[in-house]
Amino acid sequence: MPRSKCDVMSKEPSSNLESAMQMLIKTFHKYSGKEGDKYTLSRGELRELLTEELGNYLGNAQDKDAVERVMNDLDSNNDGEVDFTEFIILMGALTVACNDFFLDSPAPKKPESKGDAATTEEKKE
Ligand SMILES: [Ca+2]
Ligand SMILES: [Ca+2]
Repeated sequence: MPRSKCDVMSKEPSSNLESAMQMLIKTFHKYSGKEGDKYTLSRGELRELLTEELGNYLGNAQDKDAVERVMNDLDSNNDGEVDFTEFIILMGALTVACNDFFLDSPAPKKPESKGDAATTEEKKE
């Protein structure tokens, strides 16, 4: 593995956040190294990662179309593989989604509409 400027991998993590970063990197490479290019995820590797590691968040990862959609969304340079940068965008998006949920749950909903209020009803007086 090539050395990078960031030595987060060579030291014991001193915080949960550093551990989380290491886990992201390790998890990616655990799957990306299975076939083809070992630094990128093929469709099969992506499906495995989604199924094994993100089953709770992406319950429909077994669904081939769902994997295909995620793949198409993530593969911003259209090379048919998901590299680490593309993967981290997924993790960022999922984390934001979780954070939104976290923000939404205890407090009343903010008056923020995405134009489609079909599923969420706002109480008006
Ligand atoms: Ca691979
Ligand atoms: Ca790509």
